[in-house]
Amino acid sequence: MSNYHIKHLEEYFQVYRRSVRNPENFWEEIAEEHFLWRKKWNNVLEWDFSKPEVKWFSGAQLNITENCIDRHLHVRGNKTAILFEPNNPDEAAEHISYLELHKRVSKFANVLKDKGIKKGDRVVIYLPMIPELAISLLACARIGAVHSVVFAGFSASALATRIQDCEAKMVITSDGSYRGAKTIDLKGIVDEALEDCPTVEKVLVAKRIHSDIKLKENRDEWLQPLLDEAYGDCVPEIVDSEDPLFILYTSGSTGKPKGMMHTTGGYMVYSAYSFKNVFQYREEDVYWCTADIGWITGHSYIVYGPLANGATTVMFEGVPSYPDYGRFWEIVQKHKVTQFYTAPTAIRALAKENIDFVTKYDLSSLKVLGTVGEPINEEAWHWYNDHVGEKNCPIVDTWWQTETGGIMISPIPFSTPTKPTYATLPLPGIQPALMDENGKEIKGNQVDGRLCIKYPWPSMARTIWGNHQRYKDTYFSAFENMYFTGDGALRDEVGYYRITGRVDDVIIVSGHNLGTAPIEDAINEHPAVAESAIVGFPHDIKGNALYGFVILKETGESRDRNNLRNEINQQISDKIGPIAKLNKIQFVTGLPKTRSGKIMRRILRKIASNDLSNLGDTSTLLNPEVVDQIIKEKL
Ligand code: 6R9
Repeated sequence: MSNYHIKHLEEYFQVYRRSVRNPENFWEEIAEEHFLWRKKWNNVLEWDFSKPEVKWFSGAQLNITENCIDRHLHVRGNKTAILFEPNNPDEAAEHISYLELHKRVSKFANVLKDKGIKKGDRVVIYLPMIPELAISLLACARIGAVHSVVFAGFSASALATRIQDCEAKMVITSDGSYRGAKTIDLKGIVDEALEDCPTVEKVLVAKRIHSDIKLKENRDEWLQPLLDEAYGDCVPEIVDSEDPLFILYTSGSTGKPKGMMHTTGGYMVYSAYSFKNVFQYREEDVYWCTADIGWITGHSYIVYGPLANGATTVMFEGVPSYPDYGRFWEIVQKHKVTQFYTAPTAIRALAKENIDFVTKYDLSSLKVLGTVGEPINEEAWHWYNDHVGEKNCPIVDTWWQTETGGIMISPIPFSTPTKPTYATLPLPGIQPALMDENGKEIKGNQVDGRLCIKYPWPSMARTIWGNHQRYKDTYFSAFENMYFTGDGALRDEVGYYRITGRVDDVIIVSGHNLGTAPIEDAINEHPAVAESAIVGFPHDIKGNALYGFVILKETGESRDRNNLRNEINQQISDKIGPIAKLNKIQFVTGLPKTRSGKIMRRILRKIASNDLSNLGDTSTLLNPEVVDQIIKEKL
């Protein structure tokens, strides 16, 4: 019998030891006992980090939607699979049972087929958090098409880059979206993006806000009439374990986003196993993750992980502040939510508001609280623990990445004693290592270093779409025979991990990973700008905010500074999205550079955070004098 469900600390240690001693054996038992395969694998694992190449369950065949839907129909057909809570609290929530989900996914899959989508084709999904979003992912998976969800807060140009990169044949969108009191014209953004996307043949449009939009002839069609006509059953396409399931883009340190490619069998096994254990999910629970499906958290822990376990998963369309700051807690009370998973940035924002917004609701249904996306500070952790969990719910601080596909380091609630700001211990099968700058592993406890993973796990990304060399350079070149996460971490006296933050050029703002390079590119396109550098600085609510150092061209010198600031932020909004706007913009005459011409962000970061005590060695700079000047003129 496999240890699919860990129930106490001793069991965790025992399972962990076994998972490390013989990983193949460990994952094989879990895969065999808890999932539906059409054909068994030839090998559990084949791997070589020097290439890098990783294959899990190769030779096996399956369809992930059979695992997420069909196999539940006999046992829990009438159970709610997706519980949709609309933006407007006066609009009724929608309970979609497993039987209904089966029908809606089948219909959608038949529409995709009818519109010419075949196994392996890429479909970009640009939808708000409405049921069609989850259903469209599953419909793609039903027919073996590769979905690539683009967060519906991204700009036309960001959307276009992603569509072009994966050469999508179809885009699925909606007329618009609700976000609190606002509506957003999604279709307009898609139209603009598609001006430069020749591979897209069809656009399917879901109706959500009933706005007056134009459909382009021979390209755009309303989705609903097609669904109404479609047949309610669709034979699943059987795919290989290593066939791609989805591509999800994440920011990198150079301009172009990285299309992380995830495959089917291993991703399914790991997202399901980690969901079950990290949330201690039980049959009668109502689980809610507040992320957007546009991020990896939504893929693994709103859609695939929960549904593979036959869970009830809540999908919330709105924002935590609408109609007021009590909305999250009102929903917890209304649907008797048992597991609640959110981001530190949301916790900090809510903790700033009047506590009555929390206390007026009955939160006694809650059993487990989770956080993800960035380090959680001690204050926010305690607020979450005291006021939401009422000191009664373990907090799982889950560390992982788009690239890892599933949660890697996290307490197992009711087993692992929690410790504020610590993600604690690796899940079974995960082998972390801390490395020093010379590439040596730092053993023992009470040490810190760069966080790497030594051994493959089933849900790791297999490549960057269309650029395997970049995959190798980014993740497998810094340290020999290791996956490098880009994060720094420390290991305390009992072996608990605490993630200290990125060691590369990615800044996390309100839980969103923003690469410095694409933002700088957007700023530099402004006609008055010569050069720029951005860094993060601590911010009460967002975790980090962005500080831009901008050098103007001579022609820009005479311009009004505040107008320029507005124009630069507008430019960023258009190119990337409003989340990447700068909080502060300082105009400077030079940027500190190394002799090889690389901007020393380390120094700018210290200046932006007002940490001037130890700027480190500036003598190696090409232009040390600019540092004093930047400090003198700091905002
Ligand atoms: C799932 C997700 C990945 C980066 C990661 C790290 C940061 C995520 C964290 C955390 C501290 C946690 N991060 N969880 N840092 N504690 N519990 O967020 O994926 O968007 O790819 O971001 O987020 O820096 O490397 P993704």
